[in-house]
Amino acid sequence: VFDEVCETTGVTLTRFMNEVAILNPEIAEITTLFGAIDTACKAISNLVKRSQLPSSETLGYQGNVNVQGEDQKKLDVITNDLLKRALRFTGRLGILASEEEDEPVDLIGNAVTDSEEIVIDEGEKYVAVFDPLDGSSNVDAGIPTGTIIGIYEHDDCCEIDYDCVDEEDCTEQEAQCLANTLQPGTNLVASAYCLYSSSTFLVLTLGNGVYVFTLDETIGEFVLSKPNIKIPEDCKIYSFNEANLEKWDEPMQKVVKRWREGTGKSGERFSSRYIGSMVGDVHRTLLYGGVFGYPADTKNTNGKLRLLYEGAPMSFIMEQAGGLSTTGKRRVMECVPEYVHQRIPLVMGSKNAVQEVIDEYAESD
Ligand code: AHM
Ligand code: MG
Repeated sequence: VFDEVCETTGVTLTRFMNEVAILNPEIAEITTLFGAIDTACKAISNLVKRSQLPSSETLGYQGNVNVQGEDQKKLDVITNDLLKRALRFTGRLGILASEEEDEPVDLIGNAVTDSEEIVIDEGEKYVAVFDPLDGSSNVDAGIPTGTIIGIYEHDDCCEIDYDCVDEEDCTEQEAQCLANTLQPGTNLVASAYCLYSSSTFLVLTLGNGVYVFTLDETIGEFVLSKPNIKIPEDCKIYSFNEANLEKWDEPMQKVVKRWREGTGKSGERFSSRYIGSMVGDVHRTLLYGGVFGYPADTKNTNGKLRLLYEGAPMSFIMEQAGGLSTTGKRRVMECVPEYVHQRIPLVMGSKNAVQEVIDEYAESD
């Protein structure tokens, strides 16, 4: 972990990354990936903005259903390809897993459990996991959406867990590649999200604090607007799909009811804010303080959000900003995914309020 980064607001993301690379040569290669992320997020921002024009080729549905049974929008597919292509040409990425890919793939597009010929060249030392356009069902109504990205190191010694594949059908290399996409959040070396809203924001961590960049459209660059942000420790906003409350676990229901009434730890009567777009809801939570979550309910027993490319990268950012992220019973960052699209119950945000949830779960045990 490095300790020197540029804190001067107004510097571009490119310059910020150049300085990180000079001061911390051991992580210089990651900064190359951020060059690709920078470009891809600007391109996605433009696509989202133009997507509702009658002439737009990105309107509507692709006609495919992804492996999770969701209708893919044209925008889901296009933004997935865009990110893949951007990352491919960095020469630093070996495999990736995406909400919009049934299985992890190498950069030529071979599914890792489906090919004897996975190509991972020398120097391709990173693994990327991403949700290219989270909240895409909101796009038609002009509601914010976002891109979420996590970066792991490719580890040749990554322990192979044959539980997640069929040993008979799988070469060692295939299993190895799959195992590399199933690392816990604690192994993340970088995380970022991009929020497409009234402004386009790119928020990132390299494990040393959280940095907010805002896209300055007049020069086409992300510029550092908020260095090293910290989430307020106390809060009075919660952000859940409250229509599910009656179906949540008992401890979760209890705490949220207290917050409504002003009888929780802080004594504050909470307000409710929920966009239904994780990136937007988490961004507000980071800046204003609050608690965002998608708890387990009787219908969705593991909640709705995916551990690998939604839960873990956003938890890394939340913790780096001084917040907490829990399933209620465990730290989200320590959960090891068993399969790529695994879901996880999730509550994250201001320290004292999230701790109240953790304590309530502990008491109910
Ligand atoms: P998606 O990945 O299919 O877009 O779904 C994830 C989104 C999150 O952005 C948001 O927090 C959640 O789904 C909202 O779900 P709900 O509509 O059930 O409240
Ligand atoms: Mg998503």
